[in-house]
Amino acid sequence: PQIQSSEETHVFISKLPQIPISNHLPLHTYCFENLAQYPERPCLIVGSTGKTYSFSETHLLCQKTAAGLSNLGVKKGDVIMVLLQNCPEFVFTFIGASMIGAITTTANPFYTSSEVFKQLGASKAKLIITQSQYVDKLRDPGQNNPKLGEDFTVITIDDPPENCLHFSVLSEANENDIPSISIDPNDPVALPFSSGTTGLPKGVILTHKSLITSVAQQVDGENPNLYLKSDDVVLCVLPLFHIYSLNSVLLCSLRAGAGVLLMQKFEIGSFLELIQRHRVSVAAVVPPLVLALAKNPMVDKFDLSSIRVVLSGAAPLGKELEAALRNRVPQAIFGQGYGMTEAGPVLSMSPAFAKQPILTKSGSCGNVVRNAELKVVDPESGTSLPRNQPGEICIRGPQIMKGYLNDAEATANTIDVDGWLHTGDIGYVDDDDNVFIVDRVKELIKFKGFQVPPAELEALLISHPNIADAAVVPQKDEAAGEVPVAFVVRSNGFELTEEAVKEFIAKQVVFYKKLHKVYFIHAIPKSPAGKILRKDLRAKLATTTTS
Ligand code: 4UV
Repeated sequence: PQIQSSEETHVFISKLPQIPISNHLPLHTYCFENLAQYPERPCLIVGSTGKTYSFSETHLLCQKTAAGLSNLGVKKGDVIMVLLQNCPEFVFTFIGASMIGAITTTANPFYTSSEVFKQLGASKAKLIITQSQYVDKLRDPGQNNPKLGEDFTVITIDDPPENCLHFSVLSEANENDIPSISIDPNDPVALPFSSGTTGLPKGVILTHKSLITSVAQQVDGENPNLYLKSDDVVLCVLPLFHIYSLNSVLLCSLRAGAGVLLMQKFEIGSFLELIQRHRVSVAAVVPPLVLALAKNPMVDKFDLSSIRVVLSGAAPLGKELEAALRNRVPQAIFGQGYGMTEAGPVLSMSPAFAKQPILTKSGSCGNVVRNAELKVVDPESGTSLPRNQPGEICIRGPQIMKGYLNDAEATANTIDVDGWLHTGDIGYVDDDDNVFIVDRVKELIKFKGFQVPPAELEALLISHPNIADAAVVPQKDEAAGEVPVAFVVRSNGFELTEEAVKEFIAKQVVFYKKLHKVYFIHAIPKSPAGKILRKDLRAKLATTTTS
């Protein structure tokens, strides 16, 4: 890339003033810093039972869990895995781990056994917190896999199966047993997995400083970008194992003193009923939930007048859908957030959510967050581009990840020597500082906001004896946004049906990574360097009609 003087670099910052950020603190201290102002206010509300934990109860249970983890031998720098749907124990564990300087890696409880073991192996977690129904997956007979009870401990939040412990060993520990440790702002606290711009899922090291900075960029200051109040009830239906919900729902609410309504899964009837019953005021959603809110006929039967903010993120949202939603919940302010796990995660957020709101254009992902810099570069030359010109979005600031776990090469390919994180997203900034995302140059496929890394599916495909080569690309889909489809080259002379290929993959992956279509071709188009020409395959798809 050509060298530029700083005058020539087009850098965008927030319209809102920069703020002081307490990112010298440990994350748990920061989140509960204002606890004394609202000890009795509801902090966690369990949707299915109505059970409520106040802020002081939540804080105490986090401390007990910290002590319990320590009693079990978890030390500063150790990694634990949370394999849970949304529940209070998720929160106690994540914050409790932070209190003893441990690191939480979050995984999807719907993962197959091999998906869990990949993350377990890479993160070297020695303890897993889960539900009894998922324990069978952890008893995998795979040869080189770590063994339950020998190499790692399993704790369940319900009746523990054989060789597992009950969560009460944590939640009933004596909070005075928390060891005194010192936490450096650059110590890791969270280890979500993401495939980033290329390759397999990798551990994303988020430090106390990164997460505090990101939360502060959203909810701190005189005029917070995302104004949350202590009488808000924030909907937590998106999974906490994904950084969007963990950061923008849970951590932001803890910091701001807002209540969090925990829902285990999305089901339209109970979803609407809970919004009505608990008078949900802030709803963090993804485009498929916007679709449900905008189009499902059941919506009319419920009182959704309590909703004042709807935040959509994690995948592109069409303008028609946005308009339909605005008609359905007319009193609510609607806007988007744009995040990426590696970016800490929030890059931009609608200023319409600010305490002093600034309306944004339809389709926009808001302005870059405060105390951060955003630039748009020409993907070929690396030159920074002025307003209204699309290019690769790059972000810089104390909120971005420290790097990928044990992968210096992938880190260096993502964060350049000047500290800019390259997102692999194509977008532009307009005359009003609004960020618009128009395309993605990275491999990543997003099914309802969930990551589907093509490299993972390609590795599985070529492990099949009758497959010589394969490539996986996204195909547009009305309900899911995108679905993964495969181009497959059969090994010479072998019979192989589309069904057989789909089935082969389906049994090895979580539901959203399943192949929706398989196209047999003679060769995968590749560059001279051997890289799959995904663009060509995507173009091929655009001209193929599918049902
Ligand atoms: O790594 P990831 O799975 O991360 C996310 C995070 C989304 C967040 C987080 C906090 C928020 O407050 C919020 O509103 C959203 O999704 O996937 C990162 C990629 O997802 C696409 C884009 O390609 C990212 O690089 N993506 C995320 N948000 C948007 C989006 C969006 N609003 N519009 C279009 N694409």
